[in-house]
Amino acid sequence: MRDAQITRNTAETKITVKLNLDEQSGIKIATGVGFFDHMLTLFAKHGRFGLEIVSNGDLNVDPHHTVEDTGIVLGQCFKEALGTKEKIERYGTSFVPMDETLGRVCVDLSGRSYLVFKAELENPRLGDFETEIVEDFFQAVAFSTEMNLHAEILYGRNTHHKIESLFKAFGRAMREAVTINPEIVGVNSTKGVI
Ligand SMILES: [Mn+2]
Repeated sequence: MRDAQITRNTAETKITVKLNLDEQSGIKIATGVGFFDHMLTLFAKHGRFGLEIVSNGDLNVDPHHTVEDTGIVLGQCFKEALGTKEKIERYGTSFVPMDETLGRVCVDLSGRSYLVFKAELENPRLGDFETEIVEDFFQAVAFSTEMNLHAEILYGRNTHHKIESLFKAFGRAMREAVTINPEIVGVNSTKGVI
């Protein structure tokens, strides 16, 4: 079973994430930030992951620490659940349209951390969620998973649609990348390690 449960407590946030790569064991997301809960729920549904998240952060400051630290712990769970990465596809690509918007996410579970993020999010705020922290979330999750993550909005107008297309595409790309392919011998790298 490829799963992980990690709790991370700091002075700013207390976060527990439970992730299952192989069973859709339920999706329960409670970060205290409504728009972020909506995005993480979409990510898990379209990635076909079991995912439970409880984040208690300093929302009296703003949602920044909560969103960023949730990304860190989610990435730690992916890294732990993937283990040796034997027989996984390693790469994943997904285009997701949402009405007028088209988003694309490409991932490589390479063991090296990198983020390329290209999206113009004109509306600075959706509810109590500051849209600039979408990039910080992807940065956090890419670095703690130790993955290469490219997220781009190719075109679109509505900021909610743009962010939603990225989270759905991220879920679908991760599903492809974590998929076990019995034809792959060992790990999918000529180096022998990822
Ligand atoms: Mn929506």
